[in-house]
Amino acid sequence: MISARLDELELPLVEPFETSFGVERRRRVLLLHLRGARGDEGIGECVAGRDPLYSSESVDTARWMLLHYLLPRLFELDEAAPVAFAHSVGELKGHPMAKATVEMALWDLLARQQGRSLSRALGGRRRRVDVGVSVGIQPNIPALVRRVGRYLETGYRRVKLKVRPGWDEGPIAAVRRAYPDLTLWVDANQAYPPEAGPAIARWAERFHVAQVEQPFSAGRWSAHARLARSGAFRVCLDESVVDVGSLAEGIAQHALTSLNVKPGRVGGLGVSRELEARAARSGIPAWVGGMLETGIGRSHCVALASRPGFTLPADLSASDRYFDPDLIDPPFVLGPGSTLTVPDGPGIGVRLVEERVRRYAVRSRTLTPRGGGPRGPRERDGRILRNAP
Ligand code: OSB
Ligand code: MG
Repeated sequence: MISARLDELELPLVEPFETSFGVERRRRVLLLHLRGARGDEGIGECVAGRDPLYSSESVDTARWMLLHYLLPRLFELDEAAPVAFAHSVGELKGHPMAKATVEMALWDLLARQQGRSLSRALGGRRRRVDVGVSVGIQPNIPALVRRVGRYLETGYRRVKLKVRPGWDEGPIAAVRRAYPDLTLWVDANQAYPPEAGPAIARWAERFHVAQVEQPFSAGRWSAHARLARSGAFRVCLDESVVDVGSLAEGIAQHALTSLNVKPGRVGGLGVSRELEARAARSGIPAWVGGMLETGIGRSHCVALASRPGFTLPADLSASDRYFDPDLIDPPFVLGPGSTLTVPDGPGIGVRLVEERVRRYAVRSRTLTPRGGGPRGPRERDGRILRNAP
C-alpha cells in the first residue's frame, strides 16, 4: 500500500532570479514523499512557480491537482509503476508539473525497490554530467559582468544569460568583451515578437552567441524556423515542447536545432527519455534544463542528464548557486571541468535533511488510501477527498 505526504516549503534563493517574465526571490516548493508497502520511500519535487508565468501551472494549481486527481489515481494503481501512472493520468489534460511530481517520486521509489540508482534505472551511463549556469537579468551591465566573472571563477564554463527586449545587445556585448572565449547562450522565455528575428540574428552572430533559447511564443514555429535558418547559432526550444507531438511538429517545421528537456514541463522522466530519443533520431542535440530546483528535483534531473542523448551542458548548477543551505546533504558541488557527479546510491541517491524541511515548511498533509478500497484517499483529519471521476 502506497501512502503519501505532501509538504509545502518556502525557501529563500541566495539571490533574486529575474527573467523576462518576472523576479523570483523565494521558491515555493512542493515535496511529495511516497512510502511503499515495504517501507521504502520515494521523493518528488514540483517545479511549478508561485504564479503561472513560465507556463499555465502554479504551485496552487499543482497542489490542487495532486490532492484531487493525481494522488487518488496513484492510490488506485497502488504500485511503484511510473510508466503505468503516466499512462493512467494521460487522459487528464495539462498539468504536467503536477503529474511529474508523482511520476518522479515513483521513479525514485522503484529504483530504491530495485536497489539501484535512479541514473541506472533510467539507462544513464555517465558518472558526471556537464553543467553551466543560468544568469538572471541584473540591475545594470557592470553588475552582470561581475556576476558572470564570479561564476567563471567558481568554475562554470558555459553561461546562459536571460534576455528580453531592452536587455540584450548591450549586456551581451559587454559580457563578450570581458570574456572573449566564453561559451555564451541566451534565453528569452518567449519575450520577443516575431519581427525581432533579424535583430536577434544580428546580435547573436556579432557576439558569437552559440544558442538562442525560446525567443518567441510557444506556438510560433515558423518564426523560430526563420531564425534557425538565419545564422550560425542554434535555436533551442523550451516552452514550445510539451510532449512528443509538439517536438515532432517542431522538427517537421525545422523550428529547433537544440532541445531543452525539463521533466516538469513534459510530465515526467518517461516522456523526457522519449523526447531525448526523438531528438537524437533527428540529429538535434538535447540538454537538461532547470527550474531552480532544490537538491531533490536537481538529483532527478542529474540522473536524467546522465543518459547518452544529453550532449550539451545542463542548466543544473551546484546547490550553493540556489540555496544556502540546500535541503540535501551532502549538497551538489561543482566538480572539475564544470560538472556535477551523478549520485550512485539507491534511487536519487541524496539524503533529504528533515530538520531543514521542518524549518522551511509552511504546511504538510499526510494522505493514505482508504483501506485499499475504490473510493480513493482520505486526509489525516478525516475529510474525504473527492476521487477522480
Ligand atoms: O527558461 O530555463 C528557463 C528558471 C525558471 C523558469 C524557467 C527557466 C529557468 C532557468 C533556471 O533558466 C535554470 C536553473 O535552474 O539553473
Ligand atoms: Mg528556458
